[in-house]
Amino acid sequence: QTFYERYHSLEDIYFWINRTIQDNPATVSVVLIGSSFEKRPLYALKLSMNNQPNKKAMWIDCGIHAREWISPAFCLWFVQYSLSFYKRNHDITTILDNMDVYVLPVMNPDGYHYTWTNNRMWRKNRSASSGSSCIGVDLNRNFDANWCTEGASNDPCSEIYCGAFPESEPESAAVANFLRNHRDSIQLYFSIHSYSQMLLFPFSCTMDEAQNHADLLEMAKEASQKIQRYYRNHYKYGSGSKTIYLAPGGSDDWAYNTGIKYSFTFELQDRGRYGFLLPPNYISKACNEALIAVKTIALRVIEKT
Ligand code: 0X9
Ligand code: ZN
Repeated sequence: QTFYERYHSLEDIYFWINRTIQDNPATVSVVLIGSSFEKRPLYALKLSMNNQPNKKAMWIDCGIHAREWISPAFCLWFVQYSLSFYKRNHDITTILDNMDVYVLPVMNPDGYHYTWTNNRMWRKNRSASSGSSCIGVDLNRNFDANWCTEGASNDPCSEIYCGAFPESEPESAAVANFLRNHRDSIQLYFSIHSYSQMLLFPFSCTMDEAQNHADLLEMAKEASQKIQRYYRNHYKYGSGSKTIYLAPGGSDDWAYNTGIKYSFTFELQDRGRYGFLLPPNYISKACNEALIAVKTIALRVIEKT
């Protein structure tokens, strides 16, 4: 098993970030986008080939939900794959020649750390709320997209607690601020979750169809078909509200509404056998499936713009 076929503690991931920028000074830089409730840094990596300024860009975040360990594993996998296969694989070369890629490996470091030390099934961040002893906000209910309507809860003890107000949490505010500041360049947004094997796109916060629904559906369908063909695994696809459930305040819907018209949430393996406890020997296949989906969609976006 290689480094990328194992799960890593938060400390290991911070070391990995450091090593990755040191080993690739010409192509990888680090952006400190903010810090968590417990004051851990939120580092995003920027992959930028050929020294070309003002390129279009895509964003990938992982680890919004603490217990979904395959998600940070994918972000590391994606960076490693990009750096190893640039100029060796046609698709990733086309993508990196046309786009800068921002990768946030762990959006919820406090929660992720907590799943390693205290409670493997923790989902939310670790912020305290006034007037309740319950801890944590669901960061994927804390964005300003029909915030805290049906599909979220205003109870601090709930697993889908929306927080005191939109972007009340430093982690969601950091991502929202970064995307707002880069919305002219960022064309494509991915948020990586698990489990259930789905490729989702807006909207999740309403039953309404997105204005470019047909495009999004076509892209998700093609990505799902590629996964089926190459890895013999089934991924459902469709708008979030019609494919899983109504869930407002998500990062994908917010990114879409802010002008990033290609916005996706992936739910990686599996379909419930192991759930969040996906064994490490499944990491490579799960990540390769997600990778082919990212590539397929990114290439379509490049063609269209
Ligand atoms: O409920 C969620 O936040 C995601 N599913 S998970 O099991 N990983 O928690 C789905 C997110 C879909 N997008 C939005 N709800 N905006
Ligand atoms: Zn999730």
